[in-house]
Parts: sequence; C-alpha cells; structure tokens
Amino acid sequence: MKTVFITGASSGIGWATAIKCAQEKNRVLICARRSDRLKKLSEELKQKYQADVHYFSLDVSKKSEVEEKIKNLPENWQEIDVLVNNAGLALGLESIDKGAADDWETMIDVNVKGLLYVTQAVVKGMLERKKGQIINIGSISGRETYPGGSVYCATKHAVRALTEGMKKDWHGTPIRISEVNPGFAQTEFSLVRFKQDEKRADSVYQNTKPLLAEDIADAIYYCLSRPEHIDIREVFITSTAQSSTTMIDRSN
Ligand code: NDP
Ligand code: 8X3
Repeated sequence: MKTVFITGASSGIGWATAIKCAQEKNRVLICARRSDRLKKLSEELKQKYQADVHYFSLDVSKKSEVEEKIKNLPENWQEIDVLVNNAGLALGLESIDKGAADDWETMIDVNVKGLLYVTQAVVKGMLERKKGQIINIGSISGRETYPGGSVYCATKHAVRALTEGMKKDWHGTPIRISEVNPGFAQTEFSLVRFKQDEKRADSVYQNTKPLLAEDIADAIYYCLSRPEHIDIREVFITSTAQSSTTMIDRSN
C-alpha cells in the first residue's frame, strides 16, 4: 500500500487516477482548487473502496500556499510515496500575435511553476526517506507544436526538460521519475481551453474515438506499480485515431 498524492484530482485524468489508486488499495491524497469536487470524490472513494483519503484545496501556482499546505498536512499524510504532477491546463487557441498574455501566464504558472513548487515541497521528504516516485503528466504537445498551441506546447516541452533534469538531479538516489505523455483525451480539458464554450469543446471529440481519462490512469498506475528497481522513464499514449497533434482520424 502506497500513499499517492495526485494534483488536479477534481476532474479528468487526476480524478480517474485517484479512483484507480483507491481501487488498488492505496492511500490517496488529492488536491485541486475546487474542494466541493474533491469532497464528492473523497466520499465516493471511501464508500466504494473503503479507501483512506485526504483532500485539500490547493492552487499549485501559488508558491507560499503550496509550501504551507504541504508542510502542514496531517501527521499521517506527511510521508508521500508517489507524487503525480497532473494539475494543468491550456487556455485559448490563438496565434501569438492574437493570444492573451494573461492566458500565457496562467499556463506557465500552473503547468511549469506549479509543478516545480509541488515537486520541491514533496521531494525533500522523499530524499530524506530515501524512497519515492514522481510521475509528471506531460503531453504529445511536449514533443510537437501546432498552430495556436505554442505556449501550451512550450509548457509541456518544459515538463519534458524538467522530467529529464529531475532524473539527473537525483541520480544515485532511489527516487524514480516518470513522464506520462497522453495524446488528446476526453476530459474537461477543451472546456477549460475554450472557456466553457461547450459546443466548441464537444467538437474536439466528435466523429472520432479519443482516449478516456481511465486509459491514462491505467498508464500512470502501471508506472507506480512496478518493482522498485524499475523506473518507467516515459509512456507515450495516444488513441488509435491520432497520429500527431493535428492528425486525428474523424471518418467514424
Ligand atoms: P481537466 O481540465 O479535466 O483537469 C485538470 C485538473 O487540473 C483539474 O482537476 C483542475 O482542478 C486542475 N488544475 C487546474 N489549474 C489548477 C491549479 N492552479 N491548481 C491546482 N489544480 C489545478 O483536464 P485533464 O484531466 O485532461 O488534464 C490533466 C493533465 O493532463 C494536464 O496537465 C493536461 O495538460 C494533461 N493532458 C491532457 C490531455 C487531454 O487531451 N485531456 C492530453 C495530454 C495531457 P481545479 O480547476 O479544481 O483547480
Ligand atoms: C493536450 C493534447 O494535442 O490537445 O495536451 O494539445 S492537445
């Protein structure tokens, strides 16, 4: 049984990962900004799987909040075995000349700086205990770019560089570092990107078969359930219908 800390668990991939970990009898620590959603998930995990769960609201982009809330976790939640850095988002789909600087800042603050703040707050204990695993959620967008997606893609390219760097930073320690890179998956991702425009968000998933959040949760769980001498460095997973960020078969 492991204590798995999942950021961005109020929806999508984070939510599905919390369920998978609870199903497999792990202790689950979850955060996001929307605590009403976390409360609902926590109750579901307790009822259905008799899981040991703790949730707290957290905006990962706020450095002092991250440090304070992680430092002040209840005593029995201090020892985190696995950190899943999942919280993240895309905002807008405009070219750089038309894009909103506020959107760029939020994406960079959450996807890059937030991941760094949470990692720093958690890894210190892992290094002291000489045990731990960090799974960063990157993206196909960390390997490619597409029109209107430059800033989001830049944040996911950064996640790729940070994952590689973390492995080297903690070389010679037992800390394991994985990166799970999904292609397009049906979650609230597009609803957030298109600022609650449901019609536009739905069109992303029409006439095709995207990945589901559960598919990615399975890949994350695969990484965290390997024996300690195995470090799954990277998983790159797309739906069969996707061959690149812009090549999605919609002939269904
Ligand atoms: P969702 O929008 O469904 O979930 C995103 C989660 O991130 C929510 O729980 C949200 O919670 C949380 N989040 C956003 N901002 C913050 C913040 N400032 N502080 C804390 N939590 C935050 O999208 P996905 O599940 O699809 O996205 C999860 C990860 O997967 C992201 O990193 C995304 O980039 C990546 N990804 C997604 C793909 C896709 O096609 N869906 C493909 C490749 C990668 P709340 O709003 O309550 O704070
Ligand atoms: C999300 C994948 O291609 O929709 O990371 O930007 S994509």
